[in-house]
Amino acid sequence: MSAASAQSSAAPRRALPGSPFLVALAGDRPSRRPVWFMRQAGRSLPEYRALRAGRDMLATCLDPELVCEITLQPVRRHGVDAAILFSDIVVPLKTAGVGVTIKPGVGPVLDAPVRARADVDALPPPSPEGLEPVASAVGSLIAELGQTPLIGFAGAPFTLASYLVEGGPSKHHEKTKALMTGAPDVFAALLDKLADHTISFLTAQLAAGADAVQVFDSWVGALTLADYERHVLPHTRRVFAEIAQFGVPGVHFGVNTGHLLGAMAGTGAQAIGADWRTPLPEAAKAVGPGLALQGNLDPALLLAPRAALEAETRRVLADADAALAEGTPGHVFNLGHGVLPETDPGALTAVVDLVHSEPVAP
Ligand code: 1CP
Repeated sequence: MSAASAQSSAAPRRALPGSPFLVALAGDRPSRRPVWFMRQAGRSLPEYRALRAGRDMLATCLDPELVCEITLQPVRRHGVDAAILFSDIVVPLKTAGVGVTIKPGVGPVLDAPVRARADVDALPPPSPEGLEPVASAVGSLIAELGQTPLIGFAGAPFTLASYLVEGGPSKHHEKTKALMTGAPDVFAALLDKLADHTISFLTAQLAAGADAVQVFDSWVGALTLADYERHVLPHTRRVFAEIAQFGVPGVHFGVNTGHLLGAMAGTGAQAIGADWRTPLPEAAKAVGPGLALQGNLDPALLLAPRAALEAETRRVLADADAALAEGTPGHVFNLGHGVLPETDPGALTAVVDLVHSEPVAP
C-alpha cells in the first residue's frame, strides 16, 4: 500500500455543497463568482507582518497556531471564497532533512546545490512525521473555516528541482536546463524523488482534510513544449494520479505557460491556472472543454489607479464569460501570479467586492 492510500481514510472529508469555489471547479453554476488570490496569506497584510516580525519563515510554517492565524487573516479581511494554507513549497524538503532556509526578501536558499548523481542519491526520502505540524494546522483550520474551503498546495517536481539545482531563486534556470539536457537520466531520477516529496506534502494536507489542492509549477514556463513533455509531464502526471484517490479537485498553475497549457491539461488536474499573458478564451482553447480555468488579473494592476484596476477586473470577468459560453465548465477568479508585497490590501478587498457584485454568467 502506498503512503497515500494508507492515509486516505484518516479523516472523513467534509461536504461543502454551497461553496462557490468548489461548485465552479466541479463545472456547476455557483451562487456567486468565486475569487481567491495566490499569495493572499502573508505578503501585503500588516497583521501578517506584525506576526512574522523576528520569526523565521520556515519555523513559522511549522507552528500550527501561527499557520492557522495567518491562513485565516485574508479570509477575514477580504471575504475570499477559499483559504490557502500558509506554508511554502520547500517545507517538505526541510522536514525531510534537506539543508534549506528562506532568506527574507530572497526566497529559498540551499546549503548545497544538487547537481550530480551522488547529490540526487543523497536526497532524503519524505518524512510524514516531519509534516505532522502541517497536518495539525490543516485539521484546526478545517474546524475554524466553517463553509470556506481550504486549499492545500505543493510545488511541482520541476519547480522544486530548479531551487535544488540552482541553489536558490533563478531567472534563467540555466543549471537546471544544463542538467536536464546534459544528464537526462540524473534529472529524471531527481524529478522522481521530488515527485515523492510533492505527493507526501499533498497527502499530509489531504489526509488532514484539505478541500482542494493547487500544484504550483511556477517556473516550468522556461521550458519548450518538447522538453516539458519529455522531462516534466510524466512526473507531474504521477503526482495527480497518486492524489486522485482523495477525490478533491486539483488546480495546476505555472507562470509564462501559454505554450504549455494544452500539455498541462494532460496532467490529471481538474482546473488550469493561466497567468495574465494568456487571455482566458485562448487558454480555454488550449486546455480543451473538460477543464475549469482559474485566473488571471495581472497582479501589478493592483498597484494601478482604482478605475484602471476595476476596468481590468471587468475585462477578465468578460473573458471568463466568453470562455464559459464556449464550453469551459467553470471559472475561479484569481491573479495571474501571486500578490506583490507592496500591494495595498484595500485593492484586494475592492476586487473581491467587484467580482462578487457581478452576476454569474447564465
Ligand atoms: O499563497 C499563499 O498565500 C500561501 C502561502 C505561500 C505559497 C502558496 C507561500 C508563503 N509560498 C507559497 C508557494 C511558493 N513558494 C511558490 C509557488 C507559488 C508562486 O509561484 O508564487 C514558490 C515559487 C515559492 C518559493 C518562494 N518562497 C519564493 C519565491 C522565490 C523566487 O524564486 O522568486 C519566496 C519569496 C518564498 C518565501 C515565502 N513563501 C511564502 C511567503 C509569504 C514568503 C515570503 C517570506 C518572507 O520573506 O517573509
